[in-house]
Amino acid sequence: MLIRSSKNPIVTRSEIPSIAPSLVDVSSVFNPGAAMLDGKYILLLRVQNRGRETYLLKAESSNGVDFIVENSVVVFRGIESVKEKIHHVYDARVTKLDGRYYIMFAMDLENGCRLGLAVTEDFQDYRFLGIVSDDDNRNGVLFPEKINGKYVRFDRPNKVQLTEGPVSGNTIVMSESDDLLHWKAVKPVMSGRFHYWDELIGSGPPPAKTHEGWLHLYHGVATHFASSNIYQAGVSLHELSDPSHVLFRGRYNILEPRELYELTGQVPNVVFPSGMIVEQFDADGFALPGSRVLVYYGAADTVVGLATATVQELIDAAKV
Ligand code: BMA
Repeated sequence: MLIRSSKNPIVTRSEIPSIAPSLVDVSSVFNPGAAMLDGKYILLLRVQNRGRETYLLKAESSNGVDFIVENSVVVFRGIESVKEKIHHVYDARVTKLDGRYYIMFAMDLENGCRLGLAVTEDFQDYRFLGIVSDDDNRNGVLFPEKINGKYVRFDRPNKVQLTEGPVSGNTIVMSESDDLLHWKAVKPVMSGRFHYWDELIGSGPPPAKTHEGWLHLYHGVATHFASSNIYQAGVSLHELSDPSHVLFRGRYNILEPRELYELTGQVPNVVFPSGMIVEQFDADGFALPGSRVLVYYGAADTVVGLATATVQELIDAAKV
């Protein structure tokens, strides 16, 4: 259903500029956030060096496929105010809201993973706003507008301990905020379906508004195979006035590891959607059914892939 770009993988470690001493001959680049600024496609890439240290780098494109990676790392001004040791900042999700770009990301601290928030207007100067989850949490995605007077996000509390693996989660939760900094979990949205493709789940990119509901991509992990966890992408549709209400949820995944660059790498068998660009909206901010949707995803935690569909095709996939 999602069609892979013929240029996949569209970003690999060979495109990452050498920025000595930290980024020389890096190991991997994956799980990008995505946005459009002045007609340009922007990615915030997760780059890992040979120390398995994490950096965010910006890449820019005029066609959404051919990206040039900037020769400097993204710096969140003010993040030094966090007193705890920050091990990694990763998996940026970008939302355009009130004319600014908000970046929600995972922060690995000594006592677990938290959500962090930063803001930029131009993808040159980035300001850290704060840690925005109390408990262990990941995959925070901010909605592009207030709903019933509140800022809204989906997030994924980490409450499931994988055998010999990291703490993960199987329920996406809707949280609300008045100021973007203090968040309260209000309702569970959806949970993993044990025995099937999406046993553990987490949101992918921030949802997009359509006339049929909020279009939401997520990742699902099938854990019941002895040798590996398989990460796939799926789609659901949520009520516009209350996104915690699932209108439709696809029974089948819409993208699964099949190509060699998805099947092998740093973490085999992973497609992890994290960026989505809808190209056309109407004057009221609804995605046009015929608009192209570009879905950027990490493949095998090693490279970046691109797959496309139309808005209507994704909506239809949620209804199957
Ligand atoms: C998840 C996150 C992602 C990663 C994926 C596959 O739990 O850590 O960042 O891409 O696992 O390893």
